[in-house]
Amino acid sequence: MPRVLAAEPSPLPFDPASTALVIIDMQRDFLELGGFGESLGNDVSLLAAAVPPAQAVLAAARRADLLVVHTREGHRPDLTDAPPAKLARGAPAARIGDPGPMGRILIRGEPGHAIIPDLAPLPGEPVVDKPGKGAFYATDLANILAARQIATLLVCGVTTEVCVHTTVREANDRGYRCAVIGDACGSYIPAFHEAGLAMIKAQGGIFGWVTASAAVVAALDGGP
Ligand code: TIU
Repeated sequence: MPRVLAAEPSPLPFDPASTALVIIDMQRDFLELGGFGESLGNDVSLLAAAVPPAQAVLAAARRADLLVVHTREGHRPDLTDAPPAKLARGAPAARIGDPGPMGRILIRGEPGHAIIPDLAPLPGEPVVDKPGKGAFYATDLANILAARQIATLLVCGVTTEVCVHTTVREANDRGYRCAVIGDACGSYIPAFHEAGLAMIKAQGGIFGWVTASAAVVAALDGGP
């Protein structure tokens, strides 16, 4: 049954049957000390505020039987899928693949690569491993969404202006309606979080819609 999500720049009608919740990269490597995020010089505590809102929308999505997709950024242990330009960029305290307190940084299968326990996937919820920032690049996300005839994406996670934004831009070009759940996103750079959300909804919703976790929960729990 169609519902309406309170959002900016306009309310977004959606059908839960063709809507997916996509949770981007809520991994220990980004949210906890000793991971990739901290190796880049960031204050990882800035991402913690996004966790309770993300938990709320995840619980509501499960109650409403939405397709829930989790993503993880990371690379093969032999780094064959890691572009040299990504490996060499900047002057991080530790590079991708280097050992850290949560195992090798941003490497699939290591403790730091895991999704944080508060948002752990349930069996049956697809987990998409991605080598890049966007969740469509070099993954089977498009196939997963097409198989369920998904038209609308509710997107949250970290970081707002990096992997969330890249994914929403990719999805927008592929024809999906995207609603970014602002308080369930986080960035190491608060000004970029705000600007990233503003960019989504500017110009009549050039990339999509911006909403809030309470609005998503209300729309999903509220019934038709
Ligand atoms: N550095 C940063 O803000 N983000 C990333 O490197 N990846 C994601 O956003 N997941």
